[in-house]
Amino acid sequence: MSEINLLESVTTFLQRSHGHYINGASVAGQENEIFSIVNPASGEVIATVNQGGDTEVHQAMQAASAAFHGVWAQTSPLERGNCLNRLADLLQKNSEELAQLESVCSGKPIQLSRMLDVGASADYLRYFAGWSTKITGETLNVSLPSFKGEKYSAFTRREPIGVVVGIIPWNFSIMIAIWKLGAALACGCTIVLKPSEYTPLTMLRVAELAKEAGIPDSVINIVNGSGARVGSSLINHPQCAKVTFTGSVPTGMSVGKLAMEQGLKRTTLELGGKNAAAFLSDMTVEKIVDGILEAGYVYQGQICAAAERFYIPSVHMDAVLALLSERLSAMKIGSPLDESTEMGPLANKEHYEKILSMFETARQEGNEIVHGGYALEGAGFFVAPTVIRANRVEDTLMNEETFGPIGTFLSYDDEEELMTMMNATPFGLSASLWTNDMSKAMRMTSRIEAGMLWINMHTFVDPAVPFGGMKSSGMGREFGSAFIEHYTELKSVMMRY
Ligand code: TXE
Repeated sequence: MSEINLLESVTTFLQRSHGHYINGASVAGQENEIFSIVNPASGEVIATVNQGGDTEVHQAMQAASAAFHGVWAQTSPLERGNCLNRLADLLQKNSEELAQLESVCSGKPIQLSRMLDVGASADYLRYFAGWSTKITGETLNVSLPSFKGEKYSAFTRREPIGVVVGIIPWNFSIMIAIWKLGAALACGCTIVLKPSEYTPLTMLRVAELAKEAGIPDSVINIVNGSGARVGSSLINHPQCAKVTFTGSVPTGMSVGKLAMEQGLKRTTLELGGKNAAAFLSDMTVEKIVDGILEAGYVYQGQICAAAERFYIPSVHMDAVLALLSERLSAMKIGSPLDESTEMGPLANKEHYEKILSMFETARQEGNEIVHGGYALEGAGFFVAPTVIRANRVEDTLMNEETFGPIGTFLSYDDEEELMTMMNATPFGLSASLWTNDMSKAMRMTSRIEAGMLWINMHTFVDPAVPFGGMKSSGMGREFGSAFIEHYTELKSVMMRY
């Protein structure tokens, strides 16, 4: 094992006393209530963070509201875009430091942290920067009759919604926060972010870079703490106009409910699910296995869009499971700081325990564990990548999100039956269909209930392509031009002349 050396800036940053970031400065928070940040590769505490409370929530919301009505409202759309571009430059300039911080806090292999949490985040910022000058309304024809020769005209305006509260999960602590921040700032909103209590550090560093990029103080604020306490308190705050949340389905539902109860606050919910990947019989066994590895096992399966249910033609099933097991056995599992690592630990202890209990459930229900299904020895929260052959559509592992490196497999013979099985879930975030028969793929496209459908690919999201879930997997869409309607209010203006 050869680990990269941590930069001095990373070790110094970890040793600092951490709290929150409000009005362009670090704020200590409740020093008597501290939570620990654990490196999931070693199980060791690497930093501590002071819990936030009502005081920090109120300070951050007041600051964001003042900036929304003041400095940010007076900033031209062009300059808003320039701010986002300058932040993108600084993410790239400090790329290694941010990637290392992300990897030690989340267990993400360093190459992925570099590529996604930093590289892709800069790309997303530049995409949103381009939109800042292109958010417009329409001129409309009025249909009223004219009695005395009077005329009418009407137009619409897209107005920023106000202070946005962004609640962020632990799997992409920078990239998902940047999705919310870029969208909000491009539309003229200001934001208060609450990172996950497992990964609260990276955005504190990004907030410092935002100041260096010339983004005015208070446009971006960060309050750290638990979801139940800080998350709810932010949503309850009178200055909160909108909540944008990424995370689990049950938490998303309670966040949405609270936002509705608190005066119909606007919400975007990007939740999990139980995404399906279906391979048609024209695919070779090798291509199927390549597809499964791409769809289900990147970053230990801890990606909301990753596939967890795999449907394989019966004729290929045994060969696919055998080759997949062989490929997973050869996968390099180890330190996230080793550049050749393909799979690191699970991101935190609670999640690790949940995955171990999922293995147990599969055994109790009589599923065949074809590969893996156990914790790896040694320190840290490592498990073996796992392949499970289910018996029935109703099996728990075919229905409940594991969010781990577990693929559960069912065979099929009939493509009509396949469509029914793919849609037999309350969720609908993503799905993929793998075939060389494009005519068949196009016919199946309209029948698959998922907000994001990939053909011959899986898990790639792109700033230009709207992303979000159908059914219980969410509300609203991020990216493309679709995000604009979720961060602005539509105002109609009618005139008589
Ligand atoms: O997620 P939560 P957790 C899944 C994954 C994981 C499980 C639990 O299966 O094992 O969820 O992880 C904040 N009001 N996903 O507990 O609860 C919380 O502090 C306001 C899937 O980390 O969804 C964090 O910032 N906020 C997922 C954020 O919500 C609340 C990614 C997400 O937490 C809150 C991560 C409340 N009452 C985990 N309770 C995906 N699909 O992307 C919690 N939070």
